[in-house]
Amino acid sequence: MKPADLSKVAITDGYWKKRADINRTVTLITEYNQLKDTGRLDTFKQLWKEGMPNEPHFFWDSDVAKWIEACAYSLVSFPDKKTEEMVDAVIDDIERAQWEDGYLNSYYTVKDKTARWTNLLIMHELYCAGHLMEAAVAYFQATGKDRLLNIMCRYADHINSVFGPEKGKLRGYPGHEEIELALVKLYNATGKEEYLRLSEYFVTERGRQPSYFDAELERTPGIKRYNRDKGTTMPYAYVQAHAPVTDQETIEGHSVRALYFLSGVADVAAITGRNDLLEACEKLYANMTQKRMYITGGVGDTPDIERFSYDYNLPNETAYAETCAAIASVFFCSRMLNITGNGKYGDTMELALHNGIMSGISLDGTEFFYSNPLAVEAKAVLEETLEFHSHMGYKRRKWFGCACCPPNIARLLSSLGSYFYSTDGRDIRVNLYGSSEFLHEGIKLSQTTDYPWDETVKILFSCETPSESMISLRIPGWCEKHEITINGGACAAEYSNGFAQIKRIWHDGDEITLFFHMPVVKMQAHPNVRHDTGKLALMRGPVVYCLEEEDNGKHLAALFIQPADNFDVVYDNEFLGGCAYLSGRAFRLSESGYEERLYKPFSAEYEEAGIKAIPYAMWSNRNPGDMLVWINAMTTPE
Ligand code: FUB
Ligand code: ZN
Repeated sequence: MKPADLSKVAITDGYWKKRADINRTVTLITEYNQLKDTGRLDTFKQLWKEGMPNEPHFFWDSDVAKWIEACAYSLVSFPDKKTEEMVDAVIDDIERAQWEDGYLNSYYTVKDKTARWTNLLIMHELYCAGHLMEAAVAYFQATGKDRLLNIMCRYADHINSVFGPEKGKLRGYPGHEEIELALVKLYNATGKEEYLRLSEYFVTERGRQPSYFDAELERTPGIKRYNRDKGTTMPYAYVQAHAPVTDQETIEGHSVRALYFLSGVADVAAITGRNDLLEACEKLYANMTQKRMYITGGVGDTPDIERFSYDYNLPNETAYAETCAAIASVFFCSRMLNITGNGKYGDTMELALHNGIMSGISLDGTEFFYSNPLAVEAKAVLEETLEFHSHMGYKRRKWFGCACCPPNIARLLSSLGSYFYSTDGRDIRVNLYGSSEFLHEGIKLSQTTDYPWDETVKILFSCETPSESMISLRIPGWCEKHEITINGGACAAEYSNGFAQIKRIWHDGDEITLFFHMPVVKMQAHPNVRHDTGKLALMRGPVVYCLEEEDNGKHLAALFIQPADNFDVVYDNEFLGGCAYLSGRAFRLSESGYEERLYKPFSAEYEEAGIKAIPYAMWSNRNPGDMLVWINAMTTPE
């Protein structure tokens, strides 16, 4: 199926409307100011000289590109002259920074004109190109203006003349994937077959032997590699180049890279019909979701090179779970959902959206998490580590030295509508729930719901003439019991791949009512996840809950919950932007009997305590402090 055309979807109310509105009215301008103040925008003006402040970084272009893309999606539904003028002014500078032969990279232009294309493993030229291509396509589709699109086609033509399997070209591929999926977008926008072929080349060349990265190091000894002291490079699995994707058994390496890559692989598979590539995507998705993903949908468990490490290694306090990686998972899963029609991809997408992504941005839209741990002891975090990557942060930051996440979340939030629905001819699939309207071939679907807080979703069907089509509704994997009625009566749905499919002649005013039973569920991790053994996490629907110091005091690890205990679900429109929190009881290990000792003979004694759990995505929006997702379970073995 095809993703919904963004111009045909409006997010009309509820949770997502609040978040998307703040993104449009606050985040976009906040990020513009950061891009300006940190020198990112000015780098394209090529005025920077050695010794000046704001020394350019080799992937700054991507931050600017993602912001342009975010503005473009926003302009689709909310035309705004001022935003367009700001973007056009940036495009003026980008245009001036393009070389005669089409090459375009502000870092190499101002830092070293002689070194381009010499260090693909590290230097991100193809990654930045990919982001600029995505921005160009989005801006063209939003405004009809093709200047950036033409700039990027010239650049793509240049790249196509430099890379490829043909004699005389470099047989290289990027050290950070992204261009694969971007070239497919450029192909879709322009119809130029060579962009699709180049993408397929990048996808299938990766990981072949002899390694291009070895050859590049031999050709230019001394180029920057991560492990410079030893003169060696990172293992190529870091960049998914240890084997061709079709031979990879597990999802490896840097998590954002891996998931951007798989998004591109899925795109190429979908268009070319290559089953080997699709099977690789399915296999690596299975490994990720069954063995390497946090309950929040976050991925990339290890701060050291921001990577997937090994099966069942999911530490909570040191979780990296970069916001960008959860976003990349949405990119990948939405593609797989459209290609295969399997609702499990929708489940993973929804999980990441409601948890590991939205934790990445403050409720007021001005501050961001880069990494998203599942447990925090605020005192253990050194202030100085907060300044840059803040991989153990407990306070969101206004910006980062490495600022990939803020504009990434902005572009996702301003394009959210396109993930809600998919189409195939007259058939429509509802992938995500949230108040919204979707126009398609003379049909209008209007969703009204307070999901994820409320269990009911109503979908009103409007059309001028009765219309036969299939409406498919995703029945989330977390949902054990649901009901569907049409106009208040029984509904004959067929179930397939996680969707309830209703095929009939629809009349104006027909209304589907979905009721998803949403009890509070105590989740348990696979016993091999040593970090979570003996613990439970609270979930309700797609929302993961956590405890915060603000509500529950310090030393959250001393709390135990009885799995059989019930929790009250309390919806509070004033609390944390309006959400449902959970209220119940726990048992706190008593501190008595220790006197002045750190240790004493074992005798677990507890004191009952009331606790309040809030949606994980909303933590650290009040007084930042300790936080915990996996809570001790008070069980007695049978
Ligand atoms: O390297 C470019 C981006 O910066 C990556 O995708 C993020 O993980 C961050 O390292
Ligand atoms: Zn990021």
